[in-house]
Parts: sequence; structure tokens; C-alpha cells
Amino acid sequence: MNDLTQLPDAPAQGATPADESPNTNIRRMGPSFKPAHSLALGPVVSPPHTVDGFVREFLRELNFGQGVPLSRSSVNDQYLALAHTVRHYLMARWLETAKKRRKSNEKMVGYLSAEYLLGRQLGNDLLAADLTDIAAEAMKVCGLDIATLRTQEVEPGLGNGGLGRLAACFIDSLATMDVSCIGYGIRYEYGIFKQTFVDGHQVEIPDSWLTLGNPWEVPHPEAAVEVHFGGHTETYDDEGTERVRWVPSWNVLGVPYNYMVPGYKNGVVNTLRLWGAQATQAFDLEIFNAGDYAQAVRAQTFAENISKVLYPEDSTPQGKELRLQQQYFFVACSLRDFLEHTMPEDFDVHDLPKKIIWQLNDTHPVIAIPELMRLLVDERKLEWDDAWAITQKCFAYTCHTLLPEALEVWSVELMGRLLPRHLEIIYRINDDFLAQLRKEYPGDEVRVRRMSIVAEHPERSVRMAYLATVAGSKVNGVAELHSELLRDKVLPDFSEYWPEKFTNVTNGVTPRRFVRLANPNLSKLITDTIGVGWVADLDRLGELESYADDPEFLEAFRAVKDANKTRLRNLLRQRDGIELPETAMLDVMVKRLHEYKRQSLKLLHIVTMYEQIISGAVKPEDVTPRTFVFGAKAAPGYRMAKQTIHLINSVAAKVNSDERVKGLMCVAFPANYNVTLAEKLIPAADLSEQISLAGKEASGTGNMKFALNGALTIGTDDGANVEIRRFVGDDNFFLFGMSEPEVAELQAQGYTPSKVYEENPLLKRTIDLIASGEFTDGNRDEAWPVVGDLLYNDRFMALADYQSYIDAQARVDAYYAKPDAWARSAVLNVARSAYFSSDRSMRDYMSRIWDINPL
Ligand code: NBG
Repeated sequence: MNDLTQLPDAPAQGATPADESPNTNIRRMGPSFKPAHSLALGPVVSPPHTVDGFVREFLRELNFGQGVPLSRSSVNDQYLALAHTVRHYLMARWLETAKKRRKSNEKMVGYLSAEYLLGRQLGNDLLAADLTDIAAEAMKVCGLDIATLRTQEVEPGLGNGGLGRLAACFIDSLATMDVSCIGYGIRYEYGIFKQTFVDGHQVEIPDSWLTLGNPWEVPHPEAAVEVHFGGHTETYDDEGTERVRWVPSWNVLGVPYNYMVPGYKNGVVNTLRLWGAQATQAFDLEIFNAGDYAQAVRAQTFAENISKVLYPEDSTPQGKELRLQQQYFFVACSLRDFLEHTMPEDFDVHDLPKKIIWQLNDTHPVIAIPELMRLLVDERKLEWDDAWAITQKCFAYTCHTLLPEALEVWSVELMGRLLPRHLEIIYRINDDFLAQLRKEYPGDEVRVRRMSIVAEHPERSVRMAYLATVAGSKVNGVAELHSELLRDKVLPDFSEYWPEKFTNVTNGVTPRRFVRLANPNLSKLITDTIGVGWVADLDRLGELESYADDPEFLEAFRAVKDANKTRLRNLLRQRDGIELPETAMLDVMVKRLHEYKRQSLKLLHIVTMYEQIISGAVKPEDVTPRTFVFGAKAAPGYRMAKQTIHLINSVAAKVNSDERVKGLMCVAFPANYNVTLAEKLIPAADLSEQISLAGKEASGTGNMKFALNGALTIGTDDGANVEIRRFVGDDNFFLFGMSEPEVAELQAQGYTPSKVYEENPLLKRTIDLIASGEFTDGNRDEAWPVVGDLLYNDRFMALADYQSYIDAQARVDAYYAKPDAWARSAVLNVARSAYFSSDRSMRDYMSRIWDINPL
């Protein structure tokens, strides 16, 4: 083994003055700062891009960073040393990017998001730094396997699902496109819970992702920001002007933790700044000395709870006080950070709209609007109207939902208690807005009340989506259909009043993580066929179109799918002890468990297939064998979702052990679906299930990842499915179910699910079989919550779409029996999905919302 302790100096490569840093309060030393020692002015250098250089750097990290020789190092030591080595390589670029941003006059994007579902960092950063091969070789030189080290990384699960993953894709794209952006969020000590199953029931385990150390963050406790809460407001005389000041009753510190966001092989490294809460005083020494230890640290525990844990809710906000604390905490830190640390001291706040656009990722950060008003009016002493004019230009709002219950609302009582000054400001914004409306619609008090930011019923509360719409320069939905419904159904009064405010930007996904990294086999085939360049210019995938009829290419494409399936089989065997059959269509439904997404409809299809085989209605030789894979977490307090998980597991247990369907059906539900598992599952899939009730899924982004990896979609006309189908073509997409207007019509007529059940014998047999306790060890009660709800409530109309779904699945079977046709369609899905790159989404945000020139 190479146990180096004598390490030569690394040669210089690329230079950056050492007083420019993205990591620290860049104004702290000022432009005239001259360090005493000449070394401090020297360049920050990247180690050489060679296997030797990498080995040296890695061993240095192991020896001097981890404090162990290679021969005695643990896998965790090795992983941490490797991660730090990669960080070193990116560091000079980070400094360089920060310097460049500071010198240029460009407008910045401040992406405000309570969630970032980042996924593992190591592979991505190696790729971005163009070090993948060098690092693998270097580890080999040290007698290590890089694949093993990579599995040591615990993914930062600082998000719930689509919304958080979207934020991660967006910052990746902005770095790759060299757009000035800083992502702001919360450094949760515990991310999304780890899911396990006990007797088929979901059990949640805290996600202690920081336990073994986190090499990707750079904390800056010295740059902590104070955030205030509670108390009251008072007026005072400021040399003849009456002003308001907030007298808060408690505070916490926000400590910035910086993360690198490297662009793909372009030398750019942007910053993601996550805030951790810390008590302003560690403990009360007097109380401690008196012996009451618990009491002495109470304030600390209380303060630090703010960034303790991510709310595990998806699509439904929890109206909890701690959640509002989290929201205000991170936006207050972020605004202050930008105004006081990122902007020069002599900066004129009237120029703010030229310097920053704050993009509000859903309503979670909307409290930033009154916060900016407070900073401008109370602290910087601007006139209200001036401050409002500035504020209106600095924010834009993205809505991510269509479920009315998911639109965030805070009671006036709570907001007044936690943020009294903000409540006053919201009232003033609302007063001005309502006065404006009364001028526009004289006598129409009903409309005015409808549009009020402050609702009176069922309790007096602040509608955060309305506040965002009133203050935001733009409001966007996340897919064409969603933006249309947002305009026409969710915010119709607002879109009538401000038609030009409303726009659409269809979501996208980063091809770096979800094609290049997740699917190296396909990536190689694409590069071998059309050359490099597509990874940062996905439109080039269109060139694959001409290979869709090339037998040799189709053969190679199928080999890629097979290899990916083998990779998945190996992973699930080792990760979950699940044995997947060797050959079968891989039918995948992965997403959060939610009634509107209709995992229960998928379950009905599985049980129908099972029933048809065991009853002899379908002969085994006529069956297209399928492997069904689910991945889904349920919010811990969402009973129906948890009952659905249990039922899926029950069906899986029965189907997998029934000799009558052996080789024909297999149902797998690996626990703890996350980004890391998605990266293995999606490339292996043949069929992508996107079966939400039309008009409920805002966009979906899993649907895009599947299409880009050559799975065919079975889906409703919902969210981005609509656009995917338009791009890939009707022949390469299995559409089923009611359209959104048909859903609305049925709803208006009155929908009776039990009638659908009575009238459809196949559905009846399916439901009866589940209700009989067949899958729940004879226990009918265990099956009933889901079945009973479908029969007598079925809010998301699974039964209404059942037959259409079953028919579409029959078309899937028939098509899969034609391997060439299927492969051709799969290739066309890849070739025609370039639009769903998040790079394209970012260009759309730049031109439609941010007024930033796409380079
Ligand atoms: C989710 C939607 C998805 C959408 C993502 C990203 C929330 C509130 N919304 O359809 O349900 O793809 O946001 O836009 O999580």
C-alpha cells in the first residue's frame, strides 16, 4: 500500500487572490485589505488533474485531514478524504466564480426554497470537475474501489419530493449555464425520514444524515445572522416623522453553511447557502451552576429546534407554529445576507430590482415579502410607496399545486404573536390593494372580499398565495395545463385583474444527474452515436431520431436496458433482499404516496391481472410477464396513504408467494425510495406510471426522467404528461382516462363510485377479491379502509378511470410483445424529450420572469 506521509508541494494551476471568497462575509475585510504575509495574496490552486496528483491529494487528506494512514483507515475515512479531495479541486473555481460575480454588474437570482432534495454529491461533483476517471484510477492505485466509497455517502434528503428535487435541478442548471444564482434554504439536522416496513406497515426512522460527518458543507459561524421573533411594535418620533419599530421578545442565530453548486465542466461553481439555527446564548450559566441543567439549556434547545427537522408533508402544508418559524427564519437570514453582505456597503437600495430577483418556490418563503418591506421602511427609512415599488419588482412566485387544501394559510392570531410587525405590514399591503380594487370594481364588494389577502372565514387568516400574487412581478405554474388551471380556477380574479402577471414555465430535470450519472450505459451509447455535447445541450438528443429505425442501434439500446435491469436486480437483492425475475416488463410507479396520484388505481390493475390468471380467465401463455415496482413514502400523519402502503405490501406478499402466477407477476416495494434509488430504478424501467386524476398533478418531474431514459409512459392527460405526449407522439405514449374538463363535468353531475363498481364485472371481481381479505390473511378490516373509500368516496375518481386504464394496459401488453416496435418508441421518447431539460426551464425563467439575458 501507498502510505505516503512525505508529501511534495502541489504545483500551481489557475490563480485566485485569496481575499475573495464565497464562503465568508465578503465585505468583512474590504477592498483595501492587505494581508501582512505575501503568501496570503498568492493563488488558490487546484491540485494537478492527473492520477498522481489526485493520489497525493487524497493521501494528504487522509493523513492530515482524517489523521489516519491508509492502512488503518475506515471506509468512512476514505470517503471523507475523497470528498475533501474533490472539494479541493473545485475550490479555486468557487473562489473564481465568486470574484467574477462580484466584479460584474449582473442581476442575480435568489432562489428561496424551504427544500432542496440534492441526492448524493460525490458522483455529481466528480463529473462536474471532470475527475470521474482520474479519481477511479487514483483509488485503484491506493487499492480502493471508488464504487464502495460512493455508497458510503448518505444523501442529503432535505426535501420531500418533486418540489425539493426541482430546486436541486434548477440550481444545477443555473451553474451549468453560468447564471449568477444563490440558492437559499434550511440546513435541517434531520431530513426526510427513513422509511422501513414492519409487517408491511410504514415505520419512520429519523434521518440522521450528519452523524458520520458532512464533507460538502463549509460552515461560517462567524458570519451568523440574528433573527427575531415575537414581542410587539411601537411608534416613535424620528425627527418629525412617525415611524414604527418592532420590539421582539426572542431571537436566534442563523449560521450559514455553504455548499458548492458546480456547473458541468465549465469552471463555474455557484453557492447554495443553507441556514442552521443556533441559540444566541448556549446556556444560562447561573441556572446551570445552581444545578438545574435542563432549565439551563432550554433556550438553546428551543432555538435549535427551528432547523431540527424537515416537515415530512408533501403537497399539504402543516399549519404548525414551528413551520412558520422555519419559514421566517430562513428568509430573514437570506434577505439580510444579501442586503448586508453580498451587496456593497454604499449600495443604493433603489437599485435593488436591478440586482436581484427573489424566486419564491411555492408559498413557503412568501413571508420574505413583508420582511423586505420591513427592512426598507423600518430599517432603511424609505417611504412606504417607494419600498412597495421596489418590493413588487424583486419577487416572483411559483405555484406548485392545484389542491385547494395545499394553499398555505396562516392564522392572524399566530402571525400576530410570532411576527407582529409583519402582520401590520400585510394589513397595510392589503388595505392598499383593496382600495385599488374598489376603484377598479366599484360596488363589487363580494369580489373585493374574495380577493382579500386576509380571509375572514373560517378564521381570520393570511392567504400566502394571494400575498405572493399581489406582491410578485410574475406568477407561474409548472406545466401548461397547470398554469391554465391556476389562471382559470385557482386565481381567476387575480388573472383577470393582472393578466400579464401570469405565465407558465414547464418544469425540467437536470440531464447531468438523471441521464449522464444515473444511466452511464445509455450515455455512452448516445455519445458513441451523436458525439459529446448533449449533456449540456440536450436539444442535440434530437439527432437520435434518425437511429430509431436502425436495427443495430435498437439492438444496442435494448442491451442498455437489459444491463440496467441487471444492475437494478443486483441492487435490490443486496439492498432489500428482493429477488426480481430475470425477464419481464418492468412497470414502475415511484412518487410520494398521495390519493390524487392514485397508487390505488395501480393496485387495482395488479389485482385484476392476478384475478384473471388465477380464475383461468386468461391463460398463462397469453400473459405478458410483468414486474411491478413501487417506491413511495407517506406523510407520517396521512392515514389513508399509510393504509395504501400496507395494502400494496400485502398484495405483494401474496402475489410473490403464489405458485399460480410465478414467472408471470412480481410486485416489489423497496422501502425508502429516495434520489439514490431513483437513479437506479428509472434507467431500468420499461413502463412509467403517471396516472393522477387529470387536473391534480401540477406537473410531475419523474415522468420526464423516465421518458429521457427510454421508458414509455402510461398516463392521464395531466400535468406535464400533456406536453410529454405532444413531444413524443401519440404512438409512443399510452393515454387513458378522463380529461380535466371531463373530470369537472362528472363532478358537476355527481359521481357515485359504487355505481361504477356495480356496473363493471371486472372491477367488481377485483374489488371483491381485495375486500374478501384474500391479501390480508383473511382480515377484511385491514383491506377495508382503502376499499371502502374507493367505493363510497373516491375523491380522485379511480373507479371512473378504471376501465380505461385496464384497456390501456392491454395495449401496453400487446405492444410489448413487439420488441422492435417497443424499442423504437423508447428511442423516440429519448430523442424527443430534450425539452424537459431544466436548462430549458431556466432559459424560460430568464426570459419570461427574471428579465435576465440567456447567454
Ligand atoms: C409538487 C407537485 C408536482 C410538481 C412539483 C414540482 C408540491 C407542493 N408540488 O406535480 O405536486 O412536479 O411540485 O413543481 O410538492
